Amino acid sequence: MPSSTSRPVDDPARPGHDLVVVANRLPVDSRTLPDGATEWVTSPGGLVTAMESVMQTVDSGAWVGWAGSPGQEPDPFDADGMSLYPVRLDQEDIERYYEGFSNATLWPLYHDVIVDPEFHRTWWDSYVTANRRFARTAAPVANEGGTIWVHDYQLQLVPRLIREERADVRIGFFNHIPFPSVELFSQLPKRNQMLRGLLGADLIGFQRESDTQNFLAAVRKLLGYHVDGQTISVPGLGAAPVREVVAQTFPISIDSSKVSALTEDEEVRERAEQLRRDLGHPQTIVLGVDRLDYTKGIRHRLKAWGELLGDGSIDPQETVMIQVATPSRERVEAYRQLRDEVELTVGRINGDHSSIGRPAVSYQHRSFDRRDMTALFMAADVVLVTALRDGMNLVAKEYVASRPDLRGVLVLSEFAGAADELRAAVMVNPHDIDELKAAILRAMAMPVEEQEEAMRSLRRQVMENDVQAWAHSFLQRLEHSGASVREPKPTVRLTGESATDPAALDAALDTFAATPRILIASDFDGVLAPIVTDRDAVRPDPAALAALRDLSEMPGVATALISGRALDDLDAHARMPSSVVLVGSHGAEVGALPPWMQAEVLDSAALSMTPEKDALLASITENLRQVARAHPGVEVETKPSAAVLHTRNARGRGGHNATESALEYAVNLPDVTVTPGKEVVEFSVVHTSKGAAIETLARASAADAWFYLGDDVTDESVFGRLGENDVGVKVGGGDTAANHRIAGTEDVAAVLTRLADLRREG
Ligand code: ADQ
Repeated sequence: MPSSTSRPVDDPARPGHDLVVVANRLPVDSRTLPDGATEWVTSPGGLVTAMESVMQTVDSGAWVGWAGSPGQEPDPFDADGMSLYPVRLDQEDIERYYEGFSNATLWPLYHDVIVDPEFHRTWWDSYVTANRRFARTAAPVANEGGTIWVHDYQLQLVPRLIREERADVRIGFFNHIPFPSVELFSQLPKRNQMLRGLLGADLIGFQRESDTQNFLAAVRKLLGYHVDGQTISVPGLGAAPVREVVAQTFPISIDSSKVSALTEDEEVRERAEQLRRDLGHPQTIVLGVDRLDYTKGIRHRLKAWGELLGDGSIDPQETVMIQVATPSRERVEAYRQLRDEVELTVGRINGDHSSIGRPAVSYQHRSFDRRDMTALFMAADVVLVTALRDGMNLVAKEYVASRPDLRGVLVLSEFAGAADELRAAVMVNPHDIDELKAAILRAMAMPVEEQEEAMRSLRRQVMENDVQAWAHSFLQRLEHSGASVREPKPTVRLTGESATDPAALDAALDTFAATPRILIASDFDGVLAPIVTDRDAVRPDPAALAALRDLSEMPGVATALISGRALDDLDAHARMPSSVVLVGSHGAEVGALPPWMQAEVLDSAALSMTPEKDALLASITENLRQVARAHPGVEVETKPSAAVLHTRNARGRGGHNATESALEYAVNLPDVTVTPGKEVVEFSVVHTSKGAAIETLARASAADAWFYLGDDVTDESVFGRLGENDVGVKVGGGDTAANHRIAGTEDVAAVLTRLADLRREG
């Protein structure tokens, strides 16, 4: 981009823009000249290469990004028909947000942990602050109803931050690098904040289908949101609408015809020929072009090359390798190490195999302009793309676009996104050095007809699917997904009696979440899991469990499940981490407590069986078994301090009759607590209730207020104890003392997730 076209934007009342691109870097970098003046030069990297040509086709476009130098940002200015809005990054932001969290945490994690990601909380804080700054610069720049397109892993929180300020704009996000599997992504501290940040967008684009699927799996598993195909329902509560967010695959490309046209340029052709002459007319030129990055597999390539020279498979008198390695992230330790290793290896190979005037590896640690780059591609008989992991890899496509003569062979790693499209390349697993060596030899020896056939197929792909087509399909999809904000889906539905509206529940949750010390507890069957005929086949909702798990890890929050099930049984089905307290048998059995809870408060309420109680329980159990034998389908469950009659599977009036008989018998029993529930009656020889349990837990956790979700009559003992600051939510129909109600288990996850969000944000 020529520097001379820039001029300051000095009109504060200037109109906004229809399309605003937000990326970490502006397409130009500022450089201060010796005389103090500022010079602008094109900034490096795949994103700028791709988006620059797209922006030149847009009438009212703006680009928000960092200008490449620390300190005070320059004023906004126009260049090449685009308005540029610089964002300030000072030295500490560069170290923590950019070199730290972006390039030493996210980059390695998203690239299959080729090097170990580092996690530091100060880096995260700086990532949040910097993302805020980008969002604050971008939000006011877009026209009413305009489009904001956010790019790449450095800015994953920006979509949500903009959404909070601008409900009217369409927001797209494109991830240029891979999105890792959920197992890897789960390592990321703040992973849920990252997902929520992205979900502020209407459309989230990825390079490969596997990236899209990984993202959807993460949203499903970690946030528990409903995913239908590519569409995610991002829940809100109360008056907030449910937003539909689409995740889709859009493989990026290059300005193919522009690159191809450069090959017609006489001067570029001459440069390509000069290159071959300068290298002493080798028979074969093999080329690698990469940012000097450990993801690009440069070490593997050099190893294979060194071995091929060493074992005599390649004659250094006839063959030259050119390795262009653009300087990159030179202050990040892993990159410094990589540079040392690469340069050491190149030195060794050249020491062993070069002759005067004929290097075995011509190593270029610098930038080339587009014309020189095209000349290099035109001169190369083989191009090696051996990335260990790469979002797309534009170099592969640039090589293909530079070969209208249909000559040349592309060796392509199956771990580069381009491998999904460029099927006619020589595919390779770069981790397998033997396979890589064989692929290089095969490429060097490929007959001309075979080269032409492969290149024709590759060119069809690259020339038809250029970067303009990519941008067009993304923006069109975004335009259609912009209408995705719907009226509240019945995330929280009301069913009548004593119900409050969702807004009231939302407000109650808001206040509750802001209370310093809270206890959040829930029944299990009929709340976290739908009621099923076979009690052992119960399947809790993973989203609800995930939200509860999230809550259990937050400071000032105690969490518990309080169930009629025996403790072991509850434990086996809920599979909660130890941070969630399990209470079984309606409060008679209490599981392990987190160390910070006051165990002594609970001790007095814990299960205390005596020989008399044992005998009483045995006789109750025997009686219930007799009742069950008389009524097919009726079952008896035994617990440490109770026996339970289950009538859910009884036929006809069998359940009713069995319950009648059991209750009639119980009337005459001393010291037995009879608790009828949904198609179940419990006979307990210990005097407890869920209500007593919640009180005890609230005391043990020193909670200022508690929250409880329950569906059964047994939960009414909890709701009956609601204090002024407590929140009770009845799940489903029926009389209740609870102060709020939701329709059924399908809404529970939304409530718990909302609570987790509110608490986290608070
Ligand atoms: P990068 O990791 O930067 O991009 P890549 O896709 O190969 O990787 O793009 C590099 C670009 O820089 C190419 O256009 C290349 O020609 C150019 N380049 C490389 N070395 C150069 C040099 N010495 N001089 C001049 N130009 C040079 C990220 C992701 C990729 C994804 C792109 C686009 O990591 O996977 O393909 O974004 O989405």
